[in-house]
Amino acid sequence: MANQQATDQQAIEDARDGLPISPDAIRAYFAAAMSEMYRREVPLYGTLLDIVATVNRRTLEADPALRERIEAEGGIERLSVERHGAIRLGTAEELATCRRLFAVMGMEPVGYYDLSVAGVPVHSTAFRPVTVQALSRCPFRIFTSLLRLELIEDNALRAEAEAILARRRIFSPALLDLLDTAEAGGGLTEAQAERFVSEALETFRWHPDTTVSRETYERLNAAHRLIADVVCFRGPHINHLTPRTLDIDAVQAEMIARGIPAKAVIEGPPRRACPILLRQTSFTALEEQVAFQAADGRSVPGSHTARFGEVEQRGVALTPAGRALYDRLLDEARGADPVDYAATLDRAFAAFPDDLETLRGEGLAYFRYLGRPHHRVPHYATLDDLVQSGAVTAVPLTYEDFLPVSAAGIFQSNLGGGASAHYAAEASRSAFETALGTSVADESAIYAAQQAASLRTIGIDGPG
Ligand code: OOG
Ligand code: NI
Repeated sequence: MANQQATDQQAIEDARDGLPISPDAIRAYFAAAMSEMYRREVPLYGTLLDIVATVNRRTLEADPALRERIEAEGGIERLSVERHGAIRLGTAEELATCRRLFAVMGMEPVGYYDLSVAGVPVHSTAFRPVTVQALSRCPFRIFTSLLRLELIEDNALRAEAEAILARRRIFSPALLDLLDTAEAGGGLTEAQAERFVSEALETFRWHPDTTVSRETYERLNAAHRLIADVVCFRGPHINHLTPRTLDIDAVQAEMIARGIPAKAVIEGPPRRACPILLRQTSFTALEEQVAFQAADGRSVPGSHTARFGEVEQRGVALTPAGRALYDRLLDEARGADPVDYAATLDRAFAAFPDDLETLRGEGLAYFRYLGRPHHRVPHYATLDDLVQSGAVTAVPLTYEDFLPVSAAGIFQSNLGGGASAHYAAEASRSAFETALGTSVADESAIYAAQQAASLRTIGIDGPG
């Protein structure tokens, strides 16, 4: 009864503060709270943020054209809070609930990434905002992986892992109630959103107490380190939060100068005059103290490495033709003798045009077209005429997604040696979508639609 009264009182208070706030506002608040939490938990993350802030300021000072582009997508304010994070889930139900949770914050599943080809037993999507406006408010993304237990060959071990996962509850009852509320009422009020974010932080924070014995942990760890990381803990701890830099080579050099254990190779394309897609590097951050369960109800100390640091540089989004060329050149470089991988990569990518007009003219990259108000142009002018005359500016669309080969490299670098397994499995997009409860959006369709919409605003019904 007292409980009912408390609930009613809460409902009255919530109603008093009114209307639902926007999903963008909840996402921005969540992103800031996650960053605060991670900074407290992983001090090197704070150091990385300082390095990135300095590098970004210097890069913008030296490059007015870049400054203009960054202004167009939300400016230094957006850039300085821009992050992506990553979590790894254990069950279909956890994934389906995460979809609901991220939907409250305006984040939708985009893309399917199969990591099993790279020896990592997961498949993934990225929850992110999809409209230009939402991206400019707060582009927070979460790379979300689902463990593929079907890839464990040992039947007994697989059954054991399934049973352990089936027992855990990673969402608090209050969070689940708020999800129902948001779905039924078209959103959350400010007070509800605050509660929602603090309950969500509980799901993604680090829990040092494992749910298993040391012996179970070790058996799962031997099957694959990632399996232990997902199965043995009370929740899907956020395993990194990544700031966006405008010069990843400068950040990498500074990390090395400071003795931060950076990954040897930057993933993705090489350095270019016109950055394309996504370049990423990471560093191992922490060996965590954990507590294993012991039969007598006490705990046994041990350690586990899960959380790390990462930095990214984003370039222009590529069309399917551009992406096919990227994939081919990357393959070529990776297949070659890796004595000097950086030089090999540079050589391979000499075949990729490196100026915006050629990328545009050859249909390799996506752009947003902005009309200049005082330019009058004849109605028969082509898009190229308009761009060349200066009546229309073509602004490259930033790549907002991830790259499977790069993601595999990031996973590997933080799982330590011996983490690569060979799986005969195929990608299983439909199984992933069944678990998710919906299909994932096609990233290129999103960029193509943004490009087409910008063309319509200047009066061109382009093919998009
Ligand atoms: C995710 C690794 C992939 C990225 O940015 O591509 C990744 C993980 O380790 O859970 O973070
Ligand atoms: Ni990442």
